[in-house]
Amino acid sequence: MILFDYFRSSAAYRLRIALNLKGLEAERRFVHLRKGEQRAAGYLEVNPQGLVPTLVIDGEAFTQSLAIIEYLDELHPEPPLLPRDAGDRAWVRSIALAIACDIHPVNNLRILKYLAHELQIDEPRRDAWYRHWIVDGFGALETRLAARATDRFCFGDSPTLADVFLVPQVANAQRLKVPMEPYPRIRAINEACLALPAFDHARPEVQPDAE
Ligand SMILES: N[C@@H](CCC(=O)N[C@@H](CS)C(=O)NCC(=O)O)C(=O)O
Repeated sequence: MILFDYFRSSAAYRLRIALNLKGLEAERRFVHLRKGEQRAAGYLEVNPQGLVPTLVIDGEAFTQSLAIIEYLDELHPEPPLLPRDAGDRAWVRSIALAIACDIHPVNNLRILKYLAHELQIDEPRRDAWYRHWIVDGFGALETRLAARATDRFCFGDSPTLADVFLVPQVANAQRLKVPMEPYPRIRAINEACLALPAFDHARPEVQPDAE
């Protein structure tokens, strides 16, 4: 398996966590997003969207972190990343999707570059944009988690897909200095996750390409 990765990519961070939870190792190829390597012809052949992560398994390129992680969960069911009950699975996926579809995409590098270059928006206002969408999303997530996440993690006493998506988004929030006081449940879950080696070893700061 080959993982196309970038230390600061939160979508790749999700996949690093999932691989660690499953005890799987992948050869790493680093795609430097700030240098624009995701748009190089060689990488676009692997992933025409020009995004990381991509996981190549037996020569086949898998893209989209959620699809890749669910695929890995199906190939390697232990430990499970989704609950057995269909209603619980929908709830866990709803947390992951709130992050993957509604918070993360508007703060992606290509969006920030468009704000900077095409719309001439300066860095303080770009950072305000970034924080706004995290605060908006985390407010709703905190309410949903406070109502249902009564154990250590988003769902129950072992990490699921929801935690795999939450922790990298918290890392983004912390990097942009979003005040985390309003989100005690998110903070507690993040701490519980990072106490596990699978999450700890996937952190951006400890990756070989970290700057
Ligand atoms: N929905 C995709 C998102 C992938 C994505 O947006 N990756 C970002 C890094 S977190 C990226 O490669 N950005 C490059 C760019 O915006 O040019 C997934 O979940 O895999």
